[in-house]
Amino acid sequence: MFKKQNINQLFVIASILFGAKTYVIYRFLFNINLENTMQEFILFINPFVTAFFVYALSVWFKPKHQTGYIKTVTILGSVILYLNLIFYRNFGDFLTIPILFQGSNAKDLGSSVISLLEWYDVLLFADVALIFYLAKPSVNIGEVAEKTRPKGRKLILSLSIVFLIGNYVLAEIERPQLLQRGFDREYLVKNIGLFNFHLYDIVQQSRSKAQRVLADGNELSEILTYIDEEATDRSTTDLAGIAEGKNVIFVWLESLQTFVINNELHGEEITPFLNSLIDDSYYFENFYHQTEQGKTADSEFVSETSLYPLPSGAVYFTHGDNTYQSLPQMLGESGYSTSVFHANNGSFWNRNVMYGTLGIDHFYDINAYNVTDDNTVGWGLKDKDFFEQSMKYLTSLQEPYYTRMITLTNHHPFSLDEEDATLMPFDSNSRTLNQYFQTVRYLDESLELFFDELKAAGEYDDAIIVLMGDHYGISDFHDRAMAMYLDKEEITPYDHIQLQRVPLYIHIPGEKGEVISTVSGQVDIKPTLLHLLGIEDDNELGFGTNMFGENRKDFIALRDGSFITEDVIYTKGLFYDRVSGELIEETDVLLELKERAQQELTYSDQLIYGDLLRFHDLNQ
Ligand code: GP9
Ligand code: MN
Repeated sequence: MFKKQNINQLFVIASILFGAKTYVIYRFLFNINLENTMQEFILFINPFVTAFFVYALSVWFKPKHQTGYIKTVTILGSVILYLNLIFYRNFGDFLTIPILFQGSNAKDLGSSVISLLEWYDVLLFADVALIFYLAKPSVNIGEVAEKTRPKGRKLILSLSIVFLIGNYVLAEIERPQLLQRGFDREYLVKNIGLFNFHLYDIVQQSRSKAQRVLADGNELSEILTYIDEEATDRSTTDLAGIAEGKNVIFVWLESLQTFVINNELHGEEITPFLNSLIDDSYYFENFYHQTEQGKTADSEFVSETSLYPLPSGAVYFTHGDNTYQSLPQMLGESGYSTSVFHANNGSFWNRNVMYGTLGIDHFYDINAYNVTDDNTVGWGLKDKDFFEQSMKYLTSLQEPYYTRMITLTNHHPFSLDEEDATLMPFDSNSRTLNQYFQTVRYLDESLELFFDELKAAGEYDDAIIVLMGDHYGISDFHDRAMAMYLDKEEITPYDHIQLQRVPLYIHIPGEKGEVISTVSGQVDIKPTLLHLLGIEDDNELGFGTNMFGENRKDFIALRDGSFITEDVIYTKGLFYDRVSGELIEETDVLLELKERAQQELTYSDQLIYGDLLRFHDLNQ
C-alpha cells in the first residue's frame, strides 16, 4: 500500500491520527466550555501540536527503535486519555497526581467503572490498531531505510518546539498568567492540553511535596510563639457570643471595593442598598483585602484560616491537601453544618478538593443550578438568579448552618445585559471602570433581593449575615480613569493601598451596629466570627485578631509586604500618614514594624510550604 519510506511518514501519520482523536475527545466527550473563537482555535491546534512534538522525538532514536517508540507513546497516550475520560464521566474533572495517589475520588470510582464505559469507546483505540498495522515491516511504512539526517532531525525538533511555543503564547494571550495562577483544570486543559496539564501538575506537586518532606516541625514552635505573643487577643468584649447558635450567611461580594460605597455617579448613589445597610450593621470602613494571585480563592483562604495567601499561585491549588485549622471545621465541631454556594465549575480554583480539606460539608456548584443562555452573563449565572435558585437549598440546610455564597456578576470585564443596567456607565478612557459601576449596582440590587427572600423564607431573623468584598475589581491599569472618577490628579502609591479596601458588613438582625474605623483585614475574619458566635477556643491560631478586641495586633500586612496601622501606611519603600496621605519620615519604630510584617508573611509561608500544622495538635 505504501512505498518503502523512512520513518518520517509514520510519525507524521501518527501525529495526525492521535491529534485528531484527542481533539474529538476534547470537543465531544469532555464538556469543555468554549467562550470564543480563539478558545476554539487553541483547543483545535493544541492536540496536533502536542502530538507532533512527542512523535517527532522518534527521529532521534536509532532506526530499529523508532517504530517501538511510536507504538509505545501511542498506547501510553491513549491509555492516559481514556483514564481521564472515565474519570471525567463520573466527576466532571481531570485526573491529578493527588487524586491518583491518595484521593478518595479514585476509590469511589472502583465500583462504578463498568457503568462509565460506552460501546463506542472501542473506536478511541482505532488509531492504535492502525499505527500498529502501519508499523509492521510487511506494510513497509514502518521499516526504516535510513536514519533521518542530523539537519533534518534538528529541523523537525525546532519546528515542533516553535509550534509548542506558539500554542503557549496564544494561551497566554487568551488567559494571562495561566501557569503561575493555575485557575482551573479546565482552563489549563483547554489552553495547553491534557498532557501538558499532567506535566504541569507533576511539577507543581513534586515541588510542594519536596518542601513538605524536608520540613520537620522544628520551625513550628518559633512560629507558634510569635502567634501567641503578637497575633492573639483573648480579651473579651460586650459582643462575645452575641450571635451564639445563629446561622451564618457569609456573602462574597465579587470585586467590590469600598470606594463605591456612599459614593455617587451622575448624581446617583451607586449602591443604595449597601449604603442603607450601614445603618443597622457593623460596617468596617477600613477593612483591607489581603489577596494575591489566587484572587477569590485567596480571599476564601485568608478569611477561613487566618493565614496569608502565597506570594505566587493559589494555595487552593498548590497546597490543597495540607492540614489547616479552618473556620468551617471549627464550626463543624461545634455542631454547625457547613456549605458553599457558587455557580461555577467545582474544579475552578480547585475548590472541589480544597473544600474537603477545609471541612466544608457540601458544595453547591454549577450543577446545582439551572443555567441557561437567558440567565447568564459574563462569567455565568447572574447574581439575582443565583440567589433566587439558592433559596430552596438554603432553607433546607441543617441548622445551625454556616454557609458562604459567592457572587459572580461583578467580575471583570463587568459585562451586563442592557435590561439589567439601571445606572448609566461612567465616561472615561477605561471601558472596564465605566462598566464597573453598572455591575456594582446590579450586585447591590441582587443583595436587596436576597435580603427580601431571606425575610420571606423566615431565614433572616435567625441568621447573622456577613458581606465582604473579596478583592479589588479595578487594577492599576485603569489608574487614569480612576483618578478622573475620584477627582484626583493621579493615583499615588498611597491611594493604591487605600483602594485595596473592600466593604465588610456584619449584620445581626435586631442589633443596631456601628461604623467602625479601626484598621482590619481578611486575616481577622476567623477570630472575629468565632468571638461573635461565642466559640471561645484557646487553640484558635492564625495571624488575625478579633476586630472588636482591645489588644489587637497593630498592623495589617498585605501580601506584597505593604502594611497599614492606625497611623501609618507603608508601601513601596515609603511611609505615609494613614489619614492625610502625606509622606512621613521613617523611624526605627516604623522600620521594625516593616520587619515584623515581613516576618509574619514568611512565617505564614513556612506553615504552608512545610505543611507544619500537621505536627501540631489543633485540639489542645
Ligand atoms: C470563580 C470566581 C471568580 O469561580 O470566584 O474568581 P476570581 O477571578 O475573582 O478569582
Ligand atoms: Mn473574585
